Amino acid sequence: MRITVVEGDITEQDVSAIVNAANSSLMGGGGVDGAIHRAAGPGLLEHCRALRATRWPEGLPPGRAASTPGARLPADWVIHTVGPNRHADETDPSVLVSCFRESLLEAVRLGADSVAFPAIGAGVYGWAADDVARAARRALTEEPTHWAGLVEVRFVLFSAPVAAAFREHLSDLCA
Ligand code: AR6
Repeated sequence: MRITVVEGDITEQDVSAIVNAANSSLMGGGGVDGAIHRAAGPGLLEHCRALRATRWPEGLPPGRAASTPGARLPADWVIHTVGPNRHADETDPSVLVSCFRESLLEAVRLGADSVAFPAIGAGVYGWAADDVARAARRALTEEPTHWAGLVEVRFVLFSAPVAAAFREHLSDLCA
């Protein structure tokens, strides 16, 4: 499995699945969530409403992941996950690790061969890029045997400093 770090816009990635840093409502928001919903079009919100109507009537809890089709995105799937919100005293980094782990497991379950991640939690939810990169690393290295079928895990970071933090923490794992 190849692990890559790039600076860019996750909505433009030509991968099987992209991960969305959503909130529990799954009804959209700002940041990368807003960008993904804008690029995907209203079909994505309909898919999210269906998730709320079926599997997650109370909303998606922090640390969990759930997928929908990608609507108009280049990616086939969107895997929605909810980071812990530091501003709401959700300060346990293991929940952030769980976001990455559960999203990777969902990608495998979908049969995705490539998945792109943003820096979950590093915006509105107030985590330092270093903490997010460390969480991604822990998820990738704790249970490597689970990622069968995944050819590429790509971290797509929106700014140079966040990309630098991911390179620092993941460079020895990168192709
Ligand atoms: N591509 C890649 N990364 C992006 C993009 C993009 N198009 N746009 C922003 N980022 P955030 P969170 C980066 O705030 O901290 C939403 O309102 C951004 O620069 O999107 O988990 C949700 O609905 C940052 O590094 O997610 C929730 O309410 C990273 O994505 C809440 O924000 C994550 O920032 C979730 O907050």
